[in-house]
Amino acid sequence: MKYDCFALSEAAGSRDSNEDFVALRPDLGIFAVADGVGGKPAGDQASRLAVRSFIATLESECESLRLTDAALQRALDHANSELLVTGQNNVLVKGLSTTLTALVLGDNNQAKVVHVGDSRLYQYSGGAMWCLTSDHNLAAELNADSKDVRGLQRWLSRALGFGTHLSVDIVSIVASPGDIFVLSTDGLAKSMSESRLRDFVKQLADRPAREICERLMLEAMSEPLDDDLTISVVKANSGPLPAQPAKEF
Ligand SMILES: [Mn+2]
Repeated sequence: MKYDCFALSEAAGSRDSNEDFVALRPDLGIFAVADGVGGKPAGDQASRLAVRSFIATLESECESLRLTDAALQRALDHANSELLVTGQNNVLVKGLSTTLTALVLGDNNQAKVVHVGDSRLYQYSGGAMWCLTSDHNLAAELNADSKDVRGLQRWLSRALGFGTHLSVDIVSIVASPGDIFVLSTDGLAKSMSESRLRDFVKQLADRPAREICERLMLEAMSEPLDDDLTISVVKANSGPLPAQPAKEF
């Protein structure tokens, strides 16, 4: 399958570094976002290290293995131990941790969602849109949504780099030609409701990934960002597309 993909990442106004990291690998069918935790320099190093390590491990697998739960788990375990080791060996970046949400697309419409933390992955298909991930934060774990506990959203319950025991969601999905995937760090959910996001994508569904992504970012930035925001749009197409280069930032 060919993919049309694009991503944008904006740092929140007051900070001069962006702790989010995004990678687009249309050559491998792997698309990932990560939101580093803990301020700089730990946050931006954690997200970059985790995404690169995760992709490098999967890249070393043969194509048919890449979509197995075991291979995905191995790649995550490896990224997790790299964070732990790097964090232990450098006092400047002690406690490296990050969210990681990835879409891994394969042949025959098969795909996997890999997720830990509070970044999100949405799937748009045939006019409907749903979120494929659940937030791993204290508010969600406690099933709390009322105003008094909303502050708990800030606290991740699961992330890469939290410890040697890693609990990650790995889910199999069907990705049909024409489906649109939106990967984002938590800033998008803060600025746009799920129904607004769906209406937006629906309206732009026949536009290139780049245009959808740019319009979403503009919309999200109509209010000043209080957190780094990364948005990645992946369109699974059946038709021929010019080859798109790998990208990360
Ligand atoms: Mn964030």
